[in-house]
Amino acid sequence: MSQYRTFTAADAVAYAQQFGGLAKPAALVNAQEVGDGNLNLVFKIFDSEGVSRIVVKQALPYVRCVGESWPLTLDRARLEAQTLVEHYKHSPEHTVNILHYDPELAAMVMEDLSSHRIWRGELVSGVYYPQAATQLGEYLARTLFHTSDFFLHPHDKKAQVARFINPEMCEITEDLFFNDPFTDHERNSYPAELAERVVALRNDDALKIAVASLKHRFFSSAEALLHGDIHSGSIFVAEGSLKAIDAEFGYFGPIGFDIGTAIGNLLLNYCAQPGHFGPRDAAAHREQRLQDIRELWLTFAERFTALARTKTRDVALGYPGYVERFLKHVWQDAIGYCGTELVRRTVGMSHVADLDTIEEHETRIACIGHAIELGKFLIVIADQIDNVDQFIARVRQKG
Ligand code: SR1
Ligand code: MG
Repeated sequence: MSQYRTFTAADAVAYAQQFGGLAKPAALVNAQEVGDGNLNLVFKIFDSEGVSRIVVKQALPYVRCVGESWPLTLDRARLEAQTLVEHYKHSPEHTVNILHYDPELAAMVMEDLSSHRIWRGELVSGVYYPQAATQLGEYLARTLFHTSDFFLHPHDKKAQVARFINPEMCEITEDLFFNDPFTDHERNSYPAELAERVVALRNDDALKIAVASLKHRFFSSAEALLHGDIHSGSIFVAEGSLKAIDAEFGYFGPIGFDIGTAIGNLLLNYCAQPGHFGPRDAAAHREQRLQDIRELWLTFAERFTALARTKTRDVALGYPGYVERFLKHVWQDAIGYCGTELVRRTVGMSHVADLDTIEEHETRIACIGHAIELGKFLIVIADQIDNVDQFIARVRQKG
């Protein structure tokens, strides 16, 4: 019988004392539940001095932001912990350290990152971390290369694909990214003023075929172990440091999905700028986001290529010129998935603070409208954009 029970703060303290690996576990005395995501409980565990020392995270058997009417697998805690453990092996500087996990309790203990802040909040406040985009590119290159067919033995790769089968979490993405925004679905949520543009998405054949193709690859392209939800709310930053967290959507999928999600969230912030700052600062922050995107992609591509040249184990995949061809395909996928992130975060169920916190109504509508149009545009023209400088030029072209 399952031992699962939902943790109270006292349970979380006891769990951290037992599994946190601290020299003096009795020093841990209380817990505060700080989860602000859509899915889980997150407890910070404090010592008697009031210092946060460790974090306990537990999956609930339902979607937290909706309630018990939307049940959700507890196995996501195992998948999250195992994805982060795997990514930590390849990129320890940029992955949160999981100290312990327990599939029965759907719980894990992880390092405390109180010295860091969630990147989305910092982007919304206009706080710039000049190294973050490079570090994110590095994280993506290292984790995705070392879990791909370039590096893994074919038997090991297939065993890993099986270990990371994640049907229920993938179904959320399949629905929220590729179905809901392009149909009249009750989960959708968008300002009434934009209804006409939203209806236009449902009637755009070229758009829907491009989205079908992206969804098809999300279903079937087991290229590498993805984070699966690498938006700016799944990333902690501090000066000179970046750490990925929250990998419960991890599975073997198309590499372009992780890259596109990351770029998409930088673009959502780009679109939101006029809602948070006056024209001069908004323009400067927009320029930073475009340079972040450039830096992210170039770092990813350069590092992935360098790893492929020195560490590819497969004879055919190691053939000179092949990695460049593969990255071309990853890039075009990334643009398409980036477009779907823009559309689903504005039309679909799950929105972002970048846009939601814009106080002035008219400006908020204009920024959301901009993100929808930009997302749609990128999905449709993805295969006409050959490199990141062309991408930036196209983004500027759309305002
Ligand atoms: C029902 S979960 C909604 C969204 O929250 C997560 O962070 C993922 O982005 C998911 O799509
Ligand atoms: Mg999350």
